[in-house]
Amino acid sequence: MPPATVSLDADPFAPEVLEGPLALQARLREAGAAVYLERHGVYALARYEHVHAALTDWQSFQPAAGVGLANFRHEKPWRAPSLLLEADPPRHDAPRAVLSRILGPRAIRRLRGAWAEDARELVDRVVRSPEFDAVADLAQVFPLRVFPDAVGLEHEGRQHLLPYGDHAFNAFGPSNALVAKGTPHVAELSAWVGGQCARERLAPGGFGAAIWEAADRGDITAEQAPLIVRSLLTAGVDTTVHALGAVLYAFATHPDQWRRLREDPRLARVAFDEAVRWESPVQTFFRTATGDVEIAETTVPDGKKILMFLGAANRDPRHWNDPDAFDLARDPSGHVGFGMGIHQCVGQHIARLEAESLLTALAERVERIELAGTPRRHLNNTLRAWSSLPVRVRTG
Ligand code: HEM
Ligand code: OVM
Repeated sequence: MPPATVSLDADPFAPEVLEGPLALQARLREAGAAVYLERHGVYALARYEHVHAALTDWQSFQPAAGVGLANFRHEKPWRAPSLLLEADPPRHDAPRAVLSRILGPRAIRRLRGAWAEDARELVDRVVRSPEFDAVADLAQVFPLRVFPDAVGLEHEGRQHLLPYGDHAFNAFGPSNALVAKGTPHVAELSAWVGGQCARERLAPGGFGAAIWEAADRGDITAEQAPLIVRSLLTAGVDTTVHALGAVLYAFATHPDQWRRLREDPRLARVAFDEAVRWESPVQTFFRTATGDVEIAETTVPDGKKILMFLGAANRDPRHWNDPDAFDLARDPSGHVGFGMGIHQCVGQHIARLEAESLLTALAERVERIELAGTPRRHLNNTLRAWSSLPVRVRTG
């Protein structure tokens, strides 16, 4: 079946690989431009050049057949496909234009002052104790404090947000134990999320209400509006929690870089993008070949799934100098941690503003941050995440 030059029997979604994916990523980059993964019958791309090329060629590498392993040409998706992530032009165009405007840098400037204040308040309270868990006490608390309010969600049921997103990201992978763990809760979680997307549940002034106003103007239809709100609730919480976990872990293990940030807090934004490059909280996404697609010496047959390793591309030594170093002096732009091309993360300005708020507040109060125990990974088929990050801080 596979005419690929190289073929491997490794499973990128096995628990021990999710625990430490760097070795397999290096192996995939070395093995060739496109590597056939026998376990799943898919082609893997792990070099920067080819991941970037696939991300920017949506005509050949199609998202609309699903950006997970499931092929929507043959398999029924676990939920109605996203109008953003799992749609090709022209269907993608209007939802994308609406969200880009609502989540754009100009539109979210109004949140800046309040989020900075919220971050200061949170940090002041948390650092009263010299030891705490940077995931439970900061990386989870901060996004859950500011983002649902910005969307305009009611308070009741917000505890469903993280588990729903966690399952959605697991569902991009094969139906392994991680998916099975979430399946019994899907009905309840989906019912709650679906309910929150209705116009009357969304507070005036929030992103959710703004999506419905776009429907009133006719930019999108009233049928599209709830699914676009659903995209925010699916993609907007776990991603930022784990990206904040990544940057906090990076600083707790790189005291020299923390000193740099303290000296110049304007580095907060570049530090965050460097952490998104270095840890790649979203590790992988799939595409589907439309027609026989050439990747270097390999022909991927029509309808085959292609697994893009964003994390591997972000550490490809063919593209990055000293890729394994977390270094604020580097220019991380061009990393594919937010994707690239027409589906590039529409929420990236929100994520950066959250990170800037939290890191600036921390840099004001914290002289030193270091690990105070063994960090623990949270396993997910798509996300690279920490469940626990014990730290010790010295304030001053
Ligand atoms: C798309 C990562 C935060 C909403 C994407 C993609 C990536 C990504 C890699 C591209 C997927 C693809 O090409 O198949 C991240 C990371 C985040 C983050 C690492 C945090 C650091 C957010 C936030 C929101 C959001 C805060 C919502 C406010 C979306 C949506 C899409 C998307 C709706 C689909 C866009 C489209 O298909 O046009 N994200 N994301 N993301 N992201 Fe994010
Ligand atoms: C969506 C979406 C977008 C990006 C990531 C994602 C679960 C979902 O539009 O629902 O992951």
